[in-house]
Amino acid sequence: MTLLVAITGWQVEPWIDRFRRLLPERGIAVLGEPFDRRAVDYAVAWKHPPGSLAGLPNLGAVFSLGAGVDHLLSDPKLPDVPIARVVDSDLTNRMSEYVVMHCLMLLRQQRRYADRQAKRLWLDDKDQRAAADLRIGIMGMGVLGKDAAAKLRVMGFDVAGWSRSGADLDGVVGYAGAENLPAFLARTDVLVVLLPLTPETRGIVNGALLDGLARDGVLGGPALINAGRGGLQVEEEILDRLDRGSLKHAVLDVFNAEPLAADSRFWTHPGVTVTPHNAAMSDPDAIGRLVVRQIRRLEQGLPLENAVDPRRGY
Ligand code: NDP
Ligand code: OXD
Repeated sequence: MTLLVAITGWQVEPWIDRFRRLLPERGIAVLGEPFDRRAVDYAVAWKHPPGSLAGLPNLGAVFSLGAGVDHLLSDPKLPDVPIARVVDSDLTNRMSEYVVMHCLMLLRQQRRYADRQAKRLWLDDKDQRAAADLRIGIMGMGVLGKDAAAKLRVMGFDVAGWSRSGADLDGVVGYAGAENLPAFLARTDVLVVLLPLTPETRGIVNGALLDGLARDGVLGGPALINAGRGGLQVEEEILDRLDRGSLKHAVLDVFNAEPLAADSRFWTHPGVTVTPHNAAMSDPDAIGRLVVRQIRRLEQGLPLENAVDPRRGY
């Protein structure tokens, strides 16, 4: 009975340490070191090298160490076993903090005051609007989108959501599917993207979509916050709209190529805020406990929670 830890791009030691402590009865194997492939019955993965989960004859399930599973489903040699993803209040809270903080930064024009502070400039400025004046639109109303929407509502923002199914939430109007996307965009000042990356959503945040956002909002132009995946965005078109001033600001946590290249224009563009794909990091303590709960459930013959539908892609 061995759990295989298959991680790239993150520090692997904290995960090995947590799983050793939480699963003392199990062997913990690490990709890149020798291990008995027949002994592996579960794997935890984040951006594993494609093909590296193949040839594990007793593998029973794979646990994504993140909420997204595009890193798994893009592997053509992914074994045909159940896949579970992260749904956990620790990660959800972190994402909502990120979204609420950046919506407040935009509403309260915090970058403008930071800039003035650097110049020791005190101007008589009463140009502040109420949260209810700012229309936030969330693309992707799943676990993360719903929680962010509820917390933005608590702050008083005017919130709508867009998803495949388009369910309304308390105080949040839901828009469903491609046919209702234009109406959703037309009422949105700040677009928050919390979609999964699938064949359907790749490149969805493009110039044409940004051109559909509201132009009559209190910020004097629309803004974008993408904490979903880099593959959702067409980066040249975002830069083009920022250059033209038709997009006022972009807060980007995710990029097509990560880490973001040192010569990327996103680093220095005055209309861009870059964060290093840590809007909602997976905490080894919280997510380690989640995985172990799932393993215990399987051992008791209970079904896996938060199972992914590979055909749907999320
Ligand atoms: P969920 O699976 O719970 O929600 C996905 C949402 O996207 C659902 O509302 C779904 O619609 C909607 N959706 C999917 N495909 C489409 C489509 N083609 N058209 C319209 N709506 C669609 O995911 P989570 O909320 O848990 O996570 C969302 C994503 O956030 C992750 O996949 C990951 O990429 C990203 N993420 C980023 C992090 C970061 O640190 N930057 C951290 C964690 C996650 P419906 O409800 O109808 O099914
Ligand atoms: C995730 C992420 O999917 O951190 O959880 O990106």
